[in-house]
Amino acid sequence: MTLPTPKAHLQSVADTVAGRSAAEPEFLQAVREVLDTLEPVLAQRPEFIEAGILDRLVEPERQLIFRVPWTDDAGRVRVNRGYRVQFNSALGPYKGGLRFHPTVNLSVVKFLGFEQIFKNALTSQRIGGGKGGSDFDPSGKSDAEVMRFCQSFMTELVHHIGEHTDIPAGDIGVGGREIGYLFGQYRRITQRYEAGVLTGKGVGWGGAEVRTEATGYGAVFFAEEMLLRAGEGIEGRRAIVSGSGNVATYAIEKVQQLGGTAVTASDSSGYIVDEAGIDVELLKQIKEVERARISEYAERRSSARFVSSGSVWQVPGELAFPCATQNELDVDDARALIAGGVRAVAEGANMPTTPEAVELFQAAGVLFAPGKAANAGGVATSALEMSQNAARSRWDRQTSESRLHDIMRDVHASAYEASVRYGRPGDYVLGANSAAFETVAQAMLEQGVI
Ligand code: NDP
Ligand code: 2IT
Repeated sequence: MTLPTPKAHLQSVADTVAGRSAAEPEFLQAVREVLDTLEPVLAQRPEFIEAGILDRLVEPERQLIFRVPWTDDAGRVRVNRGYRVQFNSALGPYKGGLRFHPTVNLSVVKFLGFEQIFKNALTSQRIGGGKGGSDFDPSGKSDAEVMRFCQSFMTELVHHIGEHTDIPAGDIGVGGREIGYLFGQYRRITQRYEAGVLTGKGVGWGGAEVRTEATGYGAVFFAEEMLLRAGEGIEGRRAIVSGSGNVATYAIEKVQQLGGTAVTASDSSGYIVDEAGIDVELLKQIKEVERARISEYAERRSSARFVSSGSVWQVPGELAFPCATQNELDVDDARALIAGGVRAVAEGANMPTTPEAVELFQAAGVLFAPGKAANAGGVATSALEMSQNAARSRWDRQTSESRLHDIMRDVHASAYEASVRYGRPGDYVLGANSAAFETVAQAMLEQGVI
């Protein structure tokens, strides 16, 4: 059998996916972004072509779509759609979050599940990749409605998850409250206290210290590693952050702890600019406790203003952390950031930067960290939570944060070293994709055609 060249092979995989998933734009975007960087790896490892690794990797092992009926406070029956895509388990049980947001569809869940395979490989924690969620919109719902929805969602999901098979966690719209309701229903149906079946639990009943903070903290640690390599740091620098949820809040907190100043936060209604630096306690009060809109922040703090139109990326800063959602930072935003003197961009969200914007940053010499590396701290700490659950142990905050920090240093080192090995030092997109792909591909190769 003559093998196709790496280029021809990548094209054929891309064509197959495009043909099969024509109606899944986010998934196609995530796949293309990976395939575009793998030619140098395949040139050195033709056995990956021969074993059809990529042909298999782009097809989920299993996809579940189910009905989620629930009753609202007015007594009306509502129906949402639930998803769980179990993408790849070569390295360990499927692991990845659940997203509750009206924009959730199969394309979104597949893009997130696909990225999760590579991200999880980079953490070296022996976890496979999966993702799930629903088009349920928790905003404006009462606690009781959210609880009934979560109970119904789990009543189906219970058949497909387990501490050795698939371990969900949070993502957009799913935080500690939702994980609590989901766990309660799992425990009730199974009559088992299987703590390791979900991560992001309350710290009083099996949750890991610092899991809440881990994704945001980790993204800042990753940015710090990129800057340190270049002989620079976070201290004294001004940061632009989008979002005001779990990831954004703790990215802001860590930037300030390291001596930088984060001056923005946003939600789907607009953004705030606070030249005095974001007051993290006020932000938490408004977003975590009151679940109110970001404009409320400007109402309560005189140094801040609320902007309801345009993009947060028009605000100049040296560091940028997109922490809201996919494709939130486009070419115009990248141009504005570059003109404003941005030095480093680290993706706290999954795929927030469009491919054209990534190219612009790289061409301008901006240090750019893709989400699958920069935001790996969340899932890595989830894996640490699973270890603690299995050992019936509990680490203190200091130990937990220092493990997270070590993991982010290692993720940075793997991505950087791969970028050097494959001829583009400092290209963290190529580095993260290649390092992760090598790990997953090798495991798939050794486990045979399954
Ligand atoms: P949250 O639900 O806590 O916060 C999401 C934030 O993003 C909110 O401020 C929300 O504003 C904003 N947002 C969400 N969707 C949109 C949209 N379509 N348009 C504009 N703004 C939007 O989610 P997280 O902070 O957990 O997640 C943020 C990102 O980080 C996501 O990409 C997620 O996949 C990624 N991520 C999360 C991890 C985690 O551990 N939680 C781990 C790794 C990555 P509003 O309230 O107005 O909708
Ligand atoms: O995108 C992500 O990595 C997450 N939402 C966290 C997944 C997890 O299992 O902790």
